[in-house]
Amino acid sequence: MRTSVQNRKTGETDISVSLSLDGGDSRISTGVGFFDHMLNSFAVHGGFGLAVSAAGDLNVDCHHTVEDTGIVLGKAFAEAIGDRSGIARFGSFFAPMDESLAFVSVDISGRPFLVFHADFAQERVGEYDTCMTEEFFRALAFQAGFTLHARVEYGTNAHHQTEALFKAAAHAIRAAVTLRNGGALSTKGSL
Ligand SMILES: [Mn+2]
Repeated sequence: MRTSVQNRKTGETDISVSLSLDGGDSRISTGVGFFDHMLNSFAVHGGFGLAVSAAGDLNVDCHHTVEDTGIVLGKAFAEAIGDRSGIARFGSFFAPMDESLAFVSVDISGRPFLVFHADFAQERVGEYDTCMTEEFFRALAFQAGFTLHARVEYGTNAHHQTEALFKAAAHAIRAAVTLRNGGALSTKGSL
C-alpha cells in the first residue's frame, strides 16, 4: 500500500496526517469548518484515504492551520509516492460547480512549482479566508514536489469557486498517481 503518516508540531500548529493513495476513509478535523469540507471533498474525489487532525492558533486566524496542513499533506504525498517510478505522472482536470469552473494540471516531477490564478468573489467562506487557498496549494506543491497549475476560470460564489478547485486538484492528482506499467516516465530515466 502507498501510505504515509506525518506529524508536525510547532508553536503555532500541531498536525497529524495519514494518507493512503489507494483508498480508505476520510476523517478530517481542523477546527475550520469550510476547510474540513474542502479536505473531505479532496479525499473523496481523489479516492484517497485521508485522516487529518489539526490543532492550530485559530485565535489568530486560519492562516497557520491551513498553510501548515498543506505542508504536512505535501510531505505525506511525497513519502507515499516514493521514487515516482511507475506512476502516470501527469494529470489535468476541469471541475465545474454550478456557476464556477476550475482547472488544475499537475506534473509529479520532483520540481516544486505553483502557478495560481483565482479571483475569489468573496474574501471569506465561514471562518475560512479565501486567500488561504493559494497558500495551501503552494505548501502542498512545494512539499510534495509537484508542478501544480491551478486556475479558477470564473464564478461568482467563493464557496463554489474554492470547492471546484479542490475537486479539480483531487481528480488531477488521482490521475497523476495512478500506477502504470514500467519505470519512471521520463527521458532521464528517473524523476
Ligand atoms: Mn460545498
